[in-house]
Amino acid sequence: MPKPIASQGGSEAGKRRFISGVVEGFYGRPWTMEQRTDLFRREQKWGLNTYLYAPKDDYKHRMYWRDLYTPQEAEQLKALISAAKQHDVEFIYAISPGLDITFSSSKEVATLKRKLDQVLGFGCSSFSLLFDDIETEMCPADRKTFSSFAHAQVSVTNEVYLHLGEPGTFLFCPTDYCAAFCTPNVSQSSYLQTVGEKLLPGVDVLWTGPKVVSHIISVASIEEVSSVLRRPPVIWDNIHANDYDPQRLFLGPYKDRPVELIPKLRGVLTNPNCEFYPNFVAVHTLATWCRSGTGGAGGAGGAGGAGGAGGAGGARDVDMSEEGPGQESSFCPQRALTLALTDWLQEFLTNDQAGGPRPPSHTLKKDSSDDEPMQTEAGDPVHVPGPGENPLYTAEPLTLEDLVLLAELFYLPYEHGPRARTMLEELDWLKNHSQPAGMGEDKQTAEWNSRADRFDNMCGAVVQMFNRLSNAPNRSILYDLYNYICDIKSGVGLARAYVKTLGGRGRPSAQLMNNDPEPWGFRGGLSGEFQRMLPCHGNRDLFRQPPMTTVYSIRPYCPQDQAEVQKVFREMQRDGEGKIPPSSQPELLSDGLSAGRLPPSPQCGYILEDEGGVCGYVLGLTDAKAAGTQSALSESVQGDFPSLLTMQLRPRVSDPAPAHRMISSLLASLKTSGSRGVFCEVRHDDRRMLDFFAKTGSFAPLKTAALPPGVVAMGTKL
Ligand code: GDL
Repeated sequence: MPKPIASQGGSEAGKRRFISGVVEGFYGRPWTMEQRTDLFRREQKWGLNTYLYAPKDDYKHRMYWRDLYTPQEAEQLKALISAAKQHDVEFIYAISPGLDITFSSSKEVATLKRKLDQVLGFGCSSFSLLFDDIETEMCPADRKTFSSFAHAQVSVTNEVYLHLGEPGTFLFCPTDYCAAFCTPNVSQSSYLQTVGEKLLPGVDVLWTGPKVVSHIISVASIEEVSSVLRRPPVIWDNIHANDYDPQRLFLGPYKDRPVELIPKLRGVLTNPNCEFYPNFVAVHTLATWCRSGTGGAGGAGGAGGAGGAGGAGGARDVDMSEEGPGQESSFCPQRALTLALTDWLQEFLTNDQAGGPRPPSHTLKKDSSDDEPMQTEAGDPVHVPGPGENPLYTAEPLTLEDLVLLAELFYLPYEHGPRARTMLEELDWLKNHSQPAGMGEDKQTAEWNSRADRFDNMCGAVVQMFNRLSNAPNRSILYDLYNYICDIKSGVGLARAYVKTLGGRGRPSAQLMNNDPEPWGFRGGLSGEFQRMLPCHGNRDLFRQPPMTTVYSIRPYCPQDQAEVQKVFREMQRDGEGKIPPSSQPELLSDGLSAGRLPPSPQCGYILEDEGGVCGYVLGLTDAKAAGTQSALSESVQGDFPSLLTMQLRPRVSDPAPAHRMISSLLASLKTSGSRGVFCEVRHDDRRMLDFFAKTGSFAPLKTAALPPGVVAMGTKL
């Protein structure tokens, strides 16, 4: 058995350095040994001192925690541990036995010790036991032995800690690792109280803050948990973690954790994006944050070694509040981001591939004879275009501006970057202020057109950034980013086409309204379909502030709703913007539905309710003709749009989102019942409904001669 570590805990606690660095603690593909070694190099350069090895989906870390490492795996781990030492990074080996360990079994505990002894033999001297993301129910055997789950975990942890000789660093991750998991709350959690009381003082506790992914971590919240735990926690920060959503990546700065936290914490480890290379910003800005502690004892950077030489700069670099004189803020996320991106740009411009791209043609030396082809360093002749031939493609170099834009588009879990916000706000404005379809080429106001141009330019900048990134010499970074930048390019492309269509400059059939779009015209796959069907879809737009507070519910229509539907209908006829008396308004085919003369087809009615009761409805007929309505549509148009719908909303419904969801539900029902298309009629003076249907992006005006005057028909294929 390897020699246990000499005791470093207890009395030496006062001298322990602030733990700062990275936890590889996400689900999915673990990083490679080369990437981890690269991380140690960076950590050392930027003044971070710790790496916690905890890759969730590594077989022997969690699922097969009992299995020992093979000789080959052992060699790799030994090399990794020694690489960490070389870079003055503390390597903490974590194991997650919680999926199936029987805490009360001495055989199980012996198996755990045997595994950790093996790693001790690889030269590792810091350890961690993780009990996050596991079932909280104890098995019958454990229930017999332990009075609670916390007692079971603490007992095994203390035993292993002592067995390993009280390592100087030993971390415990509780099952209730954030405030949101604590019942009834942090200070009254019996689970945390037991951990605080019973866990040996040399063991430190990991904590993710108020939530799993915490928006803000306040000093008060840390004081509260520290008092229950009887020790300051080590933050396991999921601010940049993206393993829960394949469409998200976080390139924003470390943020919303005041530096005043530093003296109150034992350390901070960030669990960042699954993709290794895009974590440059996450780790660099954390390093800047750690160095910008309040100075003196609290400052986290001092013990970290190199203190950022050549990296993010010294503490001076971060002491530049943008809040003006008199404001004492020693960390500015925006400034930290710029520092990180400036360094990252250099890495993008470094060719990381053997035999990578040729240097740009103008940097190649020309041979003395004009007739002889130039040689690259690899010795291949370079193609030189002749007169009248295509000129060589010259890649534009990536700029800092491009990286700033990239980071702003993929910012933080609770916040879009400034540029992303502006684009969303502008698109929202353009959507809400566009004149309805069918008003001719120059239908928009001058302001609308100028803002549409501005939006178009912003979209253009995204495409340009994509092109320059694709040409960057460092292919490893590009490949890690590729899916994300491709996704945003397509998303922006759709928005751009939509604005062109609203402005009457794009063909309405282009991309969005095409009846047979390419797969990139309906993005999101099955998961996207599910999301669109759920009532909460769209509720969490990060750019809308303050968030909508009215709670709406959509439910299927039932015959008892008829009286209330009629009431809304009459009310809207009276209060319609046109203020025309109902008697002189043109009769619509769908009025029969609203007035209760015609029942909607089965499953083809939805009711919208808010706190005040029914506030809207949508009703449909799968086959309008068969239901007995005398359609004014020509036979051929009717063939394409056999279904009919009608919708009304009380004026208090100012948010179009619930109405969109109600329409989507009805369209889905009509489609399920085999319909090919649906139309609706709207009175010319009903601007609200005209606007609404125009902005759905799917309804377009139907050209049909036989409509009564003052009535517009709009349709969509299903
Ligand atoms: C978690 C997991 C972590 C995961 C993260 C983000 C902890 C302690 N555990 O709950 O492995 O990467 O969420 O999805 O954070």
